[in-house]
Amino acid sequence: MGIIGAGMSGLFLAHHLAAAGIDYTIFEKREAAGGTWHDNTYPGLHVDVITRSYEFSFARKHYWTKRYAPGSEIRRYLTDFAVETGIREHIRFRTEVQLATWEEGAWTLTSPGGVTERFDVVVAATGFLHVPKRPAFPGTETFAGHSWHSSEWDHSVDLKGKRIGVVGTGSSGIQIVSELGKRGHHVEHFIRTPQWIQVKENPKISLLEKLLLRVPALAGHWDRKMAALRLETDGSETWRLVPGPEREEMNARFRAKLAEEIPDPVLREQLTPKEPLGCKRIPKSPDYYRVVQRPNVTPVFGGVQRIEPAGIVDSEGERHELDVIVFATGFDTHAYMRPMGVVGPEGLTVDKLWAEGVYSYRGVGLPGFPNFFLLNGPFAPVNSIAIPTCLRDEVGFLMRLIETMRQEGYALAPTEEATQAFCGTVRAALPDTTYSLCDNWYTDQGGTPIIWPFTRAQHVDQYADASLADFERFEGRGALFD
Ligand code: N01
Repeated sequence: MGIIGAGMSGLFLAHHLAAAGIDYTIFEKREAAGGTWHDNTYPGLHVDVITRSYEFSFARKHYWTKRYAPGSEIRRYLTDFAVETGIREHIRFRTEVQLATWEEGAWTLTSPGGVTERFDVVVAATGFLHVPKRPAFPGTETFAGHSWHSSEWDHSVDLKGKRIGVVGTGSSGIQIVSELGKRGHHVEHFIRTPQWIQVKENPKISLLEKLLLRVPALAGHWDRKMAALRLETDGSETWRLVPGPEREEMNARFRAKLAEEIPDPVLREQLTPKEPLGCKRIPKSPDYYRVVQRPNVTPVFGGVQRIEPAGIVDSEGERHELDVIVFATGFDTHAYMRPMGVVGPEGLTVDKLWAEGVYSYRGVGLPGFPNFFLLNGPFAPVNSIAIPTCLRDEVGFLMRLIETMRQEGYALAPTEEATQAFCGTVRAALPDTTYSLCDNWYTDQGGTPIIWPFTRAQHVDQYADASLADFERFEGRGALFD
């Protein structure tokens, strides 16, 4: 099997393939494993779900220092995992797959230099936060200082004494401003749309907790306590639903916290989002509100009008002289495996399939593309469920499909009808969710959210309920079918 990407998804899948005795090769464009946790190294990077729900349940570690681990620890975890499991031996680093083509019952993967290899099954474990979004601000190229996207931090630039502008108020921008502000740097934070921010402490994991987590029965107790805390503070189930008492209570809690943290009524009003709570992913920070009131940090409300050699001109025409600009402006979250080209039978391409907007069969399959699968594709619950949990459901389903293909001797692709039926059910539920109430990276070009609108239990059930009748058979070649 060919896997594209050695991030969390690719490693998770590889582990399960190895356990099933299936041979695989992972293609990784970077020089190390870790995916988004390899790319993002910005100051202040932390995971925003409880660390224990972010590690693989079959590969627990005890070196975590914080309830929400720093990015460096997650990066270490994923690279250690690849080495300790032997998966690393199967990874081709610095090898970006440019094209996948279905030819005579198998996939040909083409890498730079025209190198090709054949695989019976291909899984794009490419993630959805890997193509930086760089808005075309007029004059960007004229800036005389240093600038970079948040996921491409330039650590060779010494920030001491520099005037730093940070554009964007998503999770990346909030974490960066919090950290640079705490370090005492001169920071100007360009806020086009104020965000609801969850004030969440990030305590150290105590020695007692570490000991407790080594005892399975006690660890179970701790996990339940954390799950309850997560539900209470994240309200991740609440974001899915439009008005109701639970949302009212959550709104009141956020407003009260904002009032407590920002005593100045003018600043509080400026920082108060106009968009409904939860329609965008909620950044979490223990200290952003405190930091933004420090004398070394200035929030600048409104957009960026243009960039000049000396800095940024804001939407009011005011000039801000800067030495460094960080664009925390997000990602092209609809790229998925692209820019890689995918060409299925009869010349069908993924670009053509998705011309009207991205979609998939249950987040993993594409009609017309036999034995080509995605992890965390369109309609996956990446908004509301921790990634390892999403993967547990998706990879469990893929392993069942692979076993079926082995037994039946055919390559499989979801039918257009089954895919449309699935998408229809999901789309019908989306107007009732908070996600449909503002512009966000969850929505496609038609304004329809492309994420899972239901519960975790329903996510599990949809795979249990999936029928072989949803799949079209193709003649397959390769080890799986020999
Ligand atoms: O990106 P975003 P992100 N002019 O898309 C602004 C995950 N993540 O990298 O709201 C001015 O959320 C844009 O403004 P607006 C997490 O899933 C996880 O921060 O469009 N501003 C917005 O404020 C997250 O959701 C973690 O008005 C412009 C910001 O840029 C996802 O990654 C940490 C602009 C983009 O926010 C993406 O987060 C970090 C323009 N032309 C990220 N264009 C952890 O778990 C865009 N913006 C640790």
